[in-house]
Amino acid sequence: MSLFLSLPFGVYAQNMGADERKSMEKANYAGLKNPGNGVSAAGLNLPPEKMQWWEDQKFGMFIHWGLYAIPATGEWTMFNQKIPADEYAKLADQFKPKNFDANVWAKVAKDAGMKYMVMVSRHHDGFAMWNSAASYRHFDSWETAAHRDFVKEYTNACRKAGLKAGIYYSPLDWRFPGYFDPKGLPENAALMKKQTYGQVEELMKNYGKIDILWYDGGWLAHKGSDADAAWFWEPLKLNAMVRKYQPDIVINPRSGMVGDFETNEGGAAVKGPIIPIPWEKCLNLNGSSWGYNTTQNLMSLKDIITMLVNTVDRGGNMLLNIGPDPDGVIPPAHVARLKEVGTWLKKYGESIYATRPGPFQPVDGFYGATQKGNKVYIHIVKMPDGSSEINLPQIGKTVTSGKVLGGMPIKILHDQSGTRLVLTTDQLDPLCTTLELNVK
Ligand code: H79
Repeated sequence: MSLFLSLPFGVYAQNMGADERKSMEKANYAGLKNPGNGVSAAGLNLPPEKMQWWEDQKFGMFIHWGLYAIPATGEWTMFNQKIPADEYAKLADQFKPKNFDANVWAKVAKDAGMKYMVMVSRHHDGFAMWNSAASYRHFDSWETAAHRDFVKEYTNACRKAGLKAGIYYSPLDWRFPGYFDPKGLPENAALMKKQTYGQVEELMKNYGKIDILWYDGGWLAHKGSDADAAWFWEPLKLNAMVRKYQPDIVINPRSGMVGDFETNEGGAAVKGPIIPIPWEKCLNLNGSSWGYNTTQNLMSLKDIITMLVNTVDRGGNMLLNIGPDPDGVIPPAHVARLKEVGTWLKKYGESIYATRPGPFQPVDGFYGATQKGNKVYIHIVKMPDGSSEINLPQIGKTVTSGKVLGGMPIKILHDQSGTRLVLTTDQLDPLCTTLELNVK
């Protein structure tokens, strides 16, 4: 039985600027939240040529670690359990990790085949993981029991390991009543904004070259979109300051300003056509929460590989989150799972890193492709029952030969319906059959 597919060509136009992104049709890109939404100004977004390195990365490590690791019920604990700021602040007395070593995190990331990291420097609870003079009431890891600058240790470790360094920062801070009522309590809200500007400046100024700035929570009162709150946060002013220190930093879209890339958050499957702009899927290795959680919903290896190839075959990067425990240790079961991903990538990474999606559109639930030079790579996450053939759509090129990546040649037939790839059953890999085609 053969699987016949008549699909349009994959058109991959990556040279799109902020204005074009703004006018993109939302319906086309399921999973992206308000693509192109936000304020913009000439020169504040990176030109496509400065995004190429980022698009080459494909796989990164997201890290949520802070005081919320102690209750182990997720990073929204303070808000969800309505814990008053003064009481929540007591967690800082207990936060004194002995076994935290950023170099260990970096090694786990490298062994997983990840190329970049994004660490939460400060989540919505307001606790800064560095020596932050701008922190309201000195609520940071330097002035409290830990007496350490985790951002410094982290950025140093990234560089030592050859990983690109990203910083997550939440403009909002639940400790300020003004966040929940910016019009009624403008003075208090202004204090929060002052902290945001001061802290972003510290992060951009004091830690060397930062590759990615990942904002989150540029809302007001947990309502509306980031763009709706731009009147308050003034993201153009904020990011102009960022660019002064870090001209080439890649900025995500959650400050209220159009981003250099788009985001797709959460564990929902990646479907639909190739997304022809830079974008990133972020999700949790442990589905329970982003911050450390003793409840385990660990992704299977099959789910991780499927998510990765579905993302990369549609042009995205995947940022996979881990939540270290209060001591700074990544749970051993999570490390082991990431290592399995790294083993897969050692073998098949050629079909992932520095590729671009296409030359044909992916088929939801079955397969998709990437390309690089005169190679096309096909990721088959599932074959329809009984089938061992793929009938390729027209790709405007001739397939001259093909094989299982790192393995045996496959049979290639050219006939009136196009090109057929014929696999033997032992060439099918239940994890992800990965093919390498030579085209000209
Ligand atoms: O850090 C992790 C989460 O804690 C954080 N993003 C990841 C990376 C996150 N914060 N909030 N959310 C995810 C989703 C929250 C959505 C809502 Fe709302 C907040 C629903 C209601 C309040 C903002 C305002 C979005 C809709 C209205």
